[in-house]
Amino acid sequence: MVRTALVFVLLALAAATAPALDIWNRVVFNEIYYYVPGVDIHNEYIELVNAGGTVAFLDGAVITDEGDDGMPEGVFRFPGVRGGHTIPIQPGEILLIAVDAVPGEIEPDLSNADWEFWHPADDNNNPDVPNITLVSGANADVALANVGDGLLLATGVDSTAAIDCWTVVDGVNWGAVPDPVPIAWTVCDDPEFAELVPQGNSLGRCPMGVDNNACSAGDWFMMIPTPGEPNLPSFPSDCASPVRESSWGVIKALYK
Ligand SMILES: [Ca+2]
Ligand SMILES: [Ca+2]
Ligand SMILES: [Ca+2]
Ligand SMILES: [Ca+2]
Repeated sequence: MVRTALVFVLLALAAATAPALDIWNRVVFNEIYYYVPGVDIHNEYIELVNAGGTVAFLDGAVITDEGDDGMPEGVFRFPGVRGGHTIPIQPGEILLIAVDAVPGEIEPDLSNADWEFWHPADDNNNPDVPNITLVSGANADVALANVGDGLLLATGVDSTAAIDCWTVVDGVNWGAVPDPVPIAWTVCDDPEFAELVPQGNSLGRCPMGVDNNACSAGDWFMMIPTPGEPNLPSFPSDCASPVRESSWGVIKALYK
């Protein structure tokens, strides 16, 4: 009896002290720039942020671009396998994931993105930026529809459409897509969607990383695009926390 109790104590201590290694730690979508002026698709990007207090690892995780029917149009996978420790995301770290990590002449410049989505049969490939590669579905690269679309982040235990809800970590939908998106509903427990933002603006969590398990207004607000940087609300009063002072220079720069 004493020995059994001791085992439980030791197990409890091990659980309490073991490093948390899983993306369930609170890695969430942070910003979605889906409606880009000019050449749209190649310049879209998303961000993930680790809103938890410990390092998490994205090995083998998947991101899906959903269709209007709730089925992923494409499932894109980080390298490695779930449980691996090669792709860390530190507490507070923002990962910039470009649809295409294209250099320069068109804004935003995503050539320094941390990752890019890559479709082996139909895509640009910046060799200096690692790829999140298509593993199932879709005959083209990620394309985020301006009239409404959705994204899921999942562990990668399941990587074929439709992604098993139990593997989903986070989801976001925007716009009144024609059909319900049942997978995301299950994830978010929220039948509404984030409102559409005007061209040239992005959707972002506000405050950054805060996840109320809502796909819509509870979490997502209109942002001035800040690829790879902390989010910058278009209307600072939307946010519960004050906007950083340094943000003002960015706002002014937009109107100079
Ligand atoms: Ca778009
Ligand atoms: Ca791409
Ligand atoms: Ca690449
Ligand atoms: Ca940002």
